[in-house]
Amino acid sequence: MTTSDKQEWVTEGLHAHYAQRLRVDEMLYDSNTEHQRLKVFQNGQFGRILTLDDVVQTTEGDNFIYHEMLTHVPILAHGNAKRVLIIGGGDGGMAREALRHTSVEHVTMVEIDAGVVDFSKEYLPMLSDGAFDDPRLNLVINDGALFMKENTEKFDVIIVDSTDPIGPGEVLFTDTFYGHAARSLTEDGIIVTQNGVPFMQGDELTGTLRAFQALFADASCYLASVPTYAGGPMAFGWGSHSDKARLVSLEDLEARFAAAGFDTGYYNPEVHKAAFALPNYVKKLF
Ligand code: AG3
Repeated sequence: MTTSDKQEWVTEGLHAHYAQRLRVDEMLYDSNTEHQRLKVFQNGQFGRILTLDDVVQTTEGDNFIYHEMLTHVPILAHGNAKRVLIIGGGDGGMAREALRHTSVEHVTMVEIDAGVVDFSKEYLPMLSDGAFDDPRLNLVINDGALFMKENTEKFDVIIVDSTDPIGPGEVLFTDTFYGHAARSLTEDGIIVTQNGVPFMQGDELTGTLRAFQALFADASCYLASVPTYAGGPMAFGWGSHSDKARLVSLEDLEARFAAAGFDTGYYNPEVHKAAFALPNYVKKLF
C-alpha cells in the first residue's frame, strides 16, 4: 500500500451543508465514553485534536484563542474577580487560562464527563498544563445544569465552555440554566458563553442573547476567529447585571493586564475592546 492509500481523515458532522475535514496523521484514541464518542488524533497543522461526536472541541494549535478570550476578557473587564466558575471545559484549557490570574482565588470547574478529563490529562496534557494540580481548582464531576440549579454560591465570573447545543450540551443553552446562572453571579459579576460561529449557527447566538436580554441589564456578545471553528468568527455571549465591565476603558485594561503579568498568544487590551465591535449580520441576530 502507498502512503496515500492509508490517508485517513475526520470529517466534521456539525453543519448540514458545509464540512471541514482534518487529516489524521495518527489516531491516538477513539472510543465511546459514557456520554459521547471521543477521538484524539495528531494533525500536521493543528497538533493534537480532540473531537466529541466528530465535532472539533479543541486543538493544541489554536485553543489559545478560544481559551484566552473566554477567560481574560471577563476576568480583566471585572477587575477584581476572585471566584470563577467554569461549566464544562473538561480538557482543562479554560482552567489553565483562568488560573494564570494570581488574583483569582478559586476556580470551580463542573464537567459532566469524567472520561474527557481523564483522557485529556493523558493525551492532551498541554491543554491543562498543570491546571488540574493547582490547589485553587475544585473539579466537580456533575451535570452543569444540575449543579447550577442547586448552587448557592456567588461567582464573579461564570464561563460556559460547552459543546454545541446537541447531545449533553443542550441543557446549557436553556432559559432555565441561564436563570440559575444569573442568580449565581455577584452584583458586578459576568457570564460568558460559547455561542458557535454566527454565520453558520445564528440560532445559537440568538437563543442565548434573547435569554440574556430578559435576565441581565447588559446583554451583548464579542467575537474572535478560531481557525478550527470554521465559517467566520465565533461569538461569545456576555451577560452582566451592570454595563460597567463591558464599558471598561482601554487604559484600565492596560493597567490590569500589565499588573496580571503574564504573556498571551491572542489576548491584549486592544483586541479585547475591538472584539465587542460587531458586524451588522451579527447585530441583527439579537
Ligand atoms: N467548546 C466549544 C466547541 C464549539 C464547537 N463549535 C463549532 N465548531 N461551531 C470547546 C471546548 C474547549 N475547552
